[in-house]
Amino acid sequence: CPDYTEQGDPELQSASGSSKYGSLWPLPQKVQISDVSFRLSVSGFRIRDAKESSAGPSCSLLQNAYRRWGCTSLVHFWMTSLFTFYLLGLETFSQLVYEDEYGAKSINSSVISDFPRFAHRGILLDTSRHFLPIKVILANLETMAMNKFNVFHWHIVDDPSFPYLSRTFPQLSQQGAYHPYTHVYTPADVKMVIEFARLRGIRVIPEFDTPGHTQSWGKGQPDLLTPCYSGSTPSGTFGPVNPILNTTYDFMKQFFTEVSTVFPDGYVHLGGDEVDFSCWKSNPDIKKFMDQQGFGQDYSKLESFYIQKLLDIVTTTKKGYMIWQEVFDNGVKLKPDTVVHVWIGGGSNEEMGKVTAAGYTTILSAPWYLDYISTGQDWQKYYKVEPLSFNGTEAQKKLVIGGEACLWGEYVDATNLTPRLWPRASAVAERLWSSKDVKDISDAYNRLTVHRCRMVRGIPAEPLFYGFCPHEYK
Ligand code: CP6
Repeated sequence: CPDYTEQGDPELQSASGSSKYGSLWPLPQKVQISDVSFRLSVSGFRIRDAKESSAGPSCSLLQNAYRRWGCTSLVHFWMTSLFTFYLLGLETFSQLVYEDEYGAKSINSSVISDFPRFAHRGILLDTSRHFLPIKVILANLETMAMNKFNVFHWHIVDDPSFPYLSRTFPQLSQQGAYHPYTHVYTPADVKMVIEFARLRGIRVIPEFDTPGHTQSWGKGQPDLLTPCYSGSTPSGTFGPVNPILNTTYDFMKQFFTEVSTVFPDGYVHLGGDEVDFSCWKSNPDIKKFMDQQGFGQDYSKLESFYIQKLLDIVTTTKKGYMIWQEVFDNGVKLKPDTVVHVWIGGGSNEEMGKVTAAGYTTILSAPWYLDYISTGQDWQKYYKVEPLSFNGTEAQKKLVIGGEACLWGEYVDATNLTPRLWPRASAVAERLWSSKDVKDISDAYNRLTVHRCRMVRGIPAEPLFYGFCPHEYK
C-alpha cells in the first residue's frame, strides 16, 4: 500500500483493459476517470475519512480493512459515502490502481459515486454434499468481497451429511457428519467464518432445510424422521421429518433456539423445498393423522401444517426467515417480512409476479445455478438476466431485494469449487450491483477479463477465453 506522490502526468494512461472504465467490476453507478494520473510510491500511504464521515479511528471494522490493504490510516481518497459502503469503496479504489509503463503503481484522478441496485447479493455454498474446509470458505468470502457480494447463504446440512456441530445436540454431527471430528464445523469454526465475513461487510445466513433434505438428521436424532412402510410393516427407511409428533416440535424449538444465538444475522433460511410425499403416504399413523385433521389426500396440507408450526417456533427466537418458493406456493401463512426464494427454472417470472403480488419480498436464484456447467462463455447467460423483467407494478418490483448465485455441492468439493464459481459468479455480482442499463457485453468482457486476472493473484479463477494475465510473465 504505497505513498502517493503527485506526478500529475497527463500522458500516463490506464494500462488496464480496453474499457474506458478500466477494470472496474462491478461497474459503479457513476464513474468519471480523468486523464490525470498520480504515481503511488512505496511508503506510508494514508486513507482519509471525509470530515462529514461518521467513521473515525475508533471504528475497528474500518481500521481492520485499512490494515488488510496494508495502509495505516489515503490522501485524496475521500470517503464520503454511508458507512455501510466504506469497505466496498476501498475495493473500488484498489481496482483503479494500475502499473504504468515503468511498472510504477499509478491511479488516475477519479470521481465515483456508487451504491448497489439490489440490497441482497448472495452466494449459496453447500457444505453437506461435500465438506468444504474452512480455508476454502474463507477464500470464497474474500473473493465475494472483491465482487461486492454481501450475503453468504450457508446451506450447511442436507441429506448426505450433517457437519454442523450443535452444542445442544452433538450427536447430530457425531452420527450425521462424514467424519465426527475432521468433517464438522465447530462453534469456533462457525464464529471464525462469521467474523471473517463481518469484517468484509458480508452477512452469514445459515440454512437448516426441513422437512425434506433431512436424511442425515435422522442418524443422531432417532424418531425425528418419518418411518416408511412397505405394506403393513416398517421398511427400515425414513422419509421427511415426522410432522405428527410433539417431540419433533420440542426438538425444533431447542435446535432453532441454539441456531438463533450462534448466527447473529436477523434471518435464517428454513428451506422447505422438494418434499417427497411417498414415505408419508406409506405410513399408517400419518394416514390416521391426515384423516383427523381433514387433510384428505392433500399431503401439501400436511407439509404446510409442519412448516406453519416451525415458522411459529422460529418467530419466538426473534428471527426473520427465508424460505424456498414451495412454502409460498402451498399457501402457508407467512410473516410480512418473509423472504421468498425463487429457485425453480421454468416459470420463474410468473412466480416472481405471484410472490410480489402477494406482498412478499423475494430473491431470485432460478437463472443462477452455477453448479450447472457447459462449454463456452456461460457467464454471458447469467449476465443477461434482468431480475425485474416479470409483469408487475412498480410496487411489486420494489419487493425484489436481490438474488443469489447457487453452487450446489453434488459435483463440487474443495478441488473444483473456486474455478467453478469464479469468475462466473462475478457476472451475477454486476447484475445485482450495477445499474440496469449496464449491459454492454463486450465492455463487460474487457473489464471482467482484467478483473479475473486480479482474482487469479489469490485464487484459481478460470479464464473467460484465450489470452493471458499480465502478471503471469513477471
Ligand atoms: N438441494 C436442495 C438441491 C436443490 C434444492 N434444494 C436443487 C434442486 C434442483 C436443482 C439444483 C439444486 N440440490 N436442498 C432446491 C432448492 Cl436443478
